[in-house]
Amino acid sequence: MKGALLLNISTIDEAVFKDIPKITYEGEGSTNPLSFKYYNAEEMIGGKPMKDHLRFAMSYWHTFTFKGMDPFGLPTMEREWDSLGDPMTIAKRRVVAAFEFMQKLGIEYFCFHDVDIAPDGETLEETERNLYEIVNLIEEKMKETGIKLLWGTTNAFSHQRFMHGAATSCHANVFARAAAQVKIAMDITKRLGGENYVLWGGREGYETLLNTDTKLELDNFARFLKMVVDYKYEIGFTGQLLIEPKPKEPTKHQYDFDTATVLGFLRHYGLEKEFKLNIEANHATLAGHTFQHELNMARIHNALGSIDANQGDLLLGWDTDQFPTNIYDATMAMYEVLKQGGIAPGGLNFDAKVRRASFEPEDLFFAYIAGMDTFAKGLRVAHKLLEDRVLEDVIEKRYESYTSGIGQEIIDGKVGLSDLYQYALEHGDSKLSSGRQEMLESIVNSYIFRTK
Ligand code: XUL
Ligand code: CO
Repeated sequence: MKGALLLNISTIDEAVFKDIPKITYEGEGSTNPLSFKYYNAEEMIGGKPMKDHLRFAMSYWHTFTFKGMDPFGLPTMEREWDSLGDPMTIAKRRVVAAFEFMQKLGIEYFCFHDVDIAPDGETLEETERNLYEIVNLIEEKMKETGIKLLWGTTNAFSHQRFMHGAATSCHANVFARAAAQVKIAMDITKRLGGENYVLWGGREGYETLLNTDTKLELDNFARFLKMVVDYKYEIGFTGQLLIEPKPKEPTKHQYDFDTATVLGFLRHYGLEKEFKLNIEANHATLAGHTFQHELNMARIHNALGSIDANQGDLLLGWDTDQFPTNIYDATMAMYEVLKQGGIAPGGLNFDAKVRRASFEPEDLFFAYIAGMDTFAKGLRVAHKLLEDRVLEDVIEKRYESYTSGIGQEIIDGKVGLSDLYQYALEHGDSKLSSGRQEMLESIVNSYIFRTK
């Protein structure tokens, strides 16, 4: 069957998803699985088209290079390009497939690691040559379609050389190799007009403290990030630098554990003005937080840069990278985005993969439609919640005691422990008010149910 597919392709540019039409908005009532029920790109929500609120991006790795293997099983994915033999031909055919895919779904951005788009060479020079050959093709396709690069990154975790880490490796030559990869990936990201550059430290952490100098590793990690910042200014890259927190997997303990840890790290090393965060839903839950918690922590510290939209399975302790279909989570995520006044220059990258048994090419379309519709509906509900000040009024009232009297004095820094001791002696306990959690949950539910 794979041979037949190969023979069917007359030129590398021929359509890949021939049987799939352009996906359009058909509204809530539609039963067509190849249509959007909630995502209507140009529809205005709060004075802005939906697509500009959501800034959806396709992840190159999960969509075009993931073959469906797991620790117990072989590849399952039926992907025409994988039958083409020569790695550079496969890479080129993937570019054609990726741009056709994004166009059919109306996705305006994509994200990639260097290794996703071109095969590794025997040497760094060969790898770089391969990359630029594919980058030329990607650049052409970007011009032709108007599709843009949300972010680029390097993969400094898969290759054996990164077994001890990249910037936190015990081997200085591995540090250097990772730096070289970041340099190339930043050059490419700049050349393609990327709006952000992401650093995810998959192996920046440790397995055991018996052999680890955590102080040196953390200092080196900061030295590495400082070099990234310097290089950004050296080449005039105007995009946003992003760090993507994740607590574990593949490393047992990763230094970029969660938002709070990364913010503390950045401040300790004086890097806080240069980096924002790329928050991923499944990484949040692995850290023992909700997705909204991580978004909220990043937002209130003015550090919410971009989002990797996916979801995990709370019954599993690893990163399952599923397509996000949980409307409650998507609603509260979009609530945080709207509270921040938008996610640009970041976006919503579907760092998500189809399940191993969803192996047919059309499953990729069903998966993206599910994710896009969930976030579109989430946006609609969050906008309504904010418009009606459902949570705002409750929160304002809840903290009312800080707007006058002793509360105002605490806020203004006018009182100390002795003043408050005196105050407590005179006033004793006051009447408390209910948190109304269940009432609020019920109201949010009713907004989800009734928002069109
Ligand atoms: C891994 C992960 C990465 C980053 C980019 O869990 O999320 O794909 O998004 O390296
Ligand atoms: Co991610």
